[in-house]
Amino acid sequence: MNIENKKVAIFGLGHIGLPTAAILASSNINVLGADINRDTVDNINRGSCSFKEPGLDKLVRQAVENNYLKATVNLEEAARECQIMIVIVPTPVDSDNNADLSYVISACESIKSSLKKDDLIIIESTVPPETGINVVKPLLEESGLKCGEDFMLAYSPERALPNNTIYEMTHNVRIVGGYDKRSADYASQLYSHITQGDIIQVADITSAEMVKLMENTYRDVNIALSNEFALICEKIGVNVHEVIGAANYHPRVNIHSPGPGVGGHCIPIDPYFLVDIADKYGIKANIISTSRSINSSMPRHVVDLLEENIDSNINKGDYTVSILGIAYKGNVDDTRESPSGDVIDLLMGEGFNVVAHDPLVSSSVIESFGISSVSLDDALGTDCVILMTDHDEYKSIHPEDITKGFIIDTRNILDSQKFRSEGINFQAIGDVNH
Ligand code: SAJ
Repeated sequence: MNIENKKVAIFGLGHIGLPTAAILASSNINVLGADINRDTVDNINRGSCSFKEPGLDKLVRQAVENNYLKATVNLEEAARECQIMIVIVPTPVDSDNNADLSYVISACESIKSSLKKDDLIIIESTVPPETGINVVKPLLEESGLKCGEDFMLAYSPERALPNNTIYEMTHNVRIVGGYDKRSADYASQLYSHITQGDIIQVADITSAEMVKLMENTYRDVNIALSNEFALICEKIGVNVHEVIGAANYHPRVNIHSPGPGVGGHCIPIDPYFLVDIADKYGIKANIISTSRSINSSMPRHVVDLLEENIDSNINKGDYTVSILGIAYKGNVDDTRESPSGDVIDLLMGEGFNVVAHDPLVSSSVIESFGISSVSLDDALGTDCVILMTDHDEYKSIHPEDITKGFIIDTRNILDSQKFRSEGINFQAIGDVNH
């Protein structure tokens, strides 16, 4: 079965869906992108993107100009016109940290309405294990068609680092799990048009779902371990960054970097899917849930570092704190689950006056956090500067820029000795100045 003369529908045109659509279209495969967001669809049909990702603008513009990529808000139309459907919609967690599968289910309902013999459906969205078998398969079979016999079903986790998505998507190894061998082989053939990397087939859909969750949970747990090391180092007066650097010379040690918390739409969310499934089978996922608690407590620790270094009798309403960086990590414009939001809420809850700067996030998005967006100069002139995001622009901050003499570097991108030797009160996670 050759892919070339098939049309591919991509459900969800976000940070992963749109690059996937553009990369496939740039290999001369007809792609119809489907998204519920009218602005996203209109932007794409004009040949542009709604978010920053190096190289993506050009890829989308060329694909649209060459008529290999179109976008629509009509999900049923996409399902009707295409033979291969890839679902890459968000799977957030609800207030109880349970997976919200409503977007996946909605996309599959649209696919079900026009499901045809020999269609291939691939889920890429990060989902709890057993979602493919227990939710997607029975839903699609409501069409009357049988999974395996009539249509094919596979799962392939997306793995692409934001800000390097195009390269990673076209080079990373791809994992594929199929309902049956035909599904896995057909999906593997599709991904050979996306990545130059190896395509690894695992036993089944559930195995592939588990791979993704283990990758991101591994990261969350290791970030939590580095944060716990930082809390210990603060008490014993050791610079955690120096000792992590030294420990990582060991050939089999890879300690991650402590920080102000864990943001993004994946790492802080995916571990809960494993906690849930473990709970369903009576297993307490202690390491995974404890790691989540540690990482979620780091914004409070940042505010503690501030309060431990000011006179507790000050009038907090007259004390201005600036937040450098609203994005969840350096050199991206994405603010989803950003620890900066948690620190802002905590500071405002304590009565401080809070302002913020971010070179990549618009003033209107910054103001949506309930604070003023200010220039970098103004931000550096406040009573306390808290560096929350490791944007490259902040690496060139000098001691003389900190006019009121107090900065907290939560990302270890400034030289603590240089600032302290200039008389600056320089505090950092894992490196405090008693
Ligand atoms: N962070 C730390 N310390 C570290 C590494 C990260 O505090 O040592 C923080 C970051 O500042 C950020 C958060 O953790 O706030 C997440 O950053 P990240 O770079 O770990 O994760 P993402 O969400 O940008 O990308 C991850 C990647 N997964 C892994 O690295 C295992 C990416 O490959 C995935 O495609 C992506 O999640 C996803 O979409 O699942």
